Amino acid sequence: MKLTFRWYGEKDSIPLSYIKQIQGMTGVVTAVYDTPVGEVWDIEKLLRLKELAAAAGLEMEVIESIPVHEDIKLGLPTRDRYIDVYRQNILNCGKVGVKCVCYNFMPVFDWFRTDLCYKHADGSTSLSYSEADFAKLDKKNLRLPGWDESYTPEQLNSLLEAYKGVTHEKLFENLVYFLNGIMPACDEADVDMAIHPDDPPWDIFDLPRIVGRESDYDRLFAAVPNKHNGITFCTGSLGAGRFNDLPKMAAKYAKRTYFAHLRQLKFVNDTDFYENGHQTAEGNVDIYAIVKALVENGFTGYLRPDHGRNVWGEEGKPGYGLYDRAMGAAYLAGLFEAVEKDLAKGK
Ligand code: DNO
Repeated sequence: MKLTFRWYGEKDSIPLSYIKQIQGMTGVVTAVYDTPVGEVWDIEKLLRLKELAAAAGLEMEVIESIPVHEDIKLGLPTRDRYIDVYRQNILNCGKVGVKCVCYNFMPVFDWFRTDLCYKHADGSTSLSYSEADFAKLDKKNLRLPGWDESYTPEQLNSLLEAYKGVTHEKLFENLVYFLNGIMPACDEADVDMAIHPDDPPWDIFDLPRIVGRESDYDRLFAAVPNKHNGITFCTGSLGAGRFNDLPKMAAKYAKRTYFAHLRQLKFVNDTDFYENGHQTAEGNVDIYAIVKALVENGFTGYLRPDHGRNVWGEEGKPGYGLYDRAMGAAYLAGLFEAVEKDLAKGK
């Protein structure tokens, strides 16, 4: 396991030197953020990120994410051009030492929560999801918490319109087409692809979502068996689906898990939850059992603490403050040490 930390590049308010001070941290997970989706990343920009990280004593072996152009997800004739670009990005990443690329195949939206500043009794805050708040959203004029406003309302509506008729089956075919298109570049560059699950793992705004439960992974690996086709095991996303048995899935897919996002969430009723500090006792995700399942079944990938709370008065980017993610990293490193040592002793 290699412990890493998400770093939003030179605009991140958290300095690389602080990240390095978290003991056990080997590298950063980052991306080129200023190139529009569907264009080739300038290799100089990748090199600059790598050099900045290296100057702080950190590696840059994971990219999160290279976004997938909507034309690819929609299966439009223009997709081949965008798949070429994606291939080139993988090759460039390989050239600068990247080993793993995280991406998602969620139509239009990435992760989704209804509140970015849910107040806990102890004064800390975190992201949360409420079905009632979701129902109140104006679906004709969407403004989502935390969603970068990269689309005008008109663009958003026409994109939502374009997805009408894209069924789950069609979206899955488009994913397989995409993966088959990029696998040769992954073979050449020796880069692992790690698909991030849908968050939450169910359809939203009538858009199909296809990566959120055990059967989805089974069919994904059956369709594209190449070993570079792997997953990001995100416990917060998968855990939002009460139908998922996370320790079982972690055991089953440990060897295909190239990247693990470990985080906690706590249900307040059947559907609503808030995110919490990483420890097992603080929520419904059995982080200990997941770590044990990963380690005992051959996980050797990258790991990062995922969404934390804002604590100690920090006003960090929601989910991505320094302090609680650092506490999460220390907790996870401790769990891994204990489980790995038990395994070595044959316990
Ligand atoms: C949320 C993140 C996701 C993730 C993308 C990967 O905090 O885990 O935004 O980066 O889904 O493409």
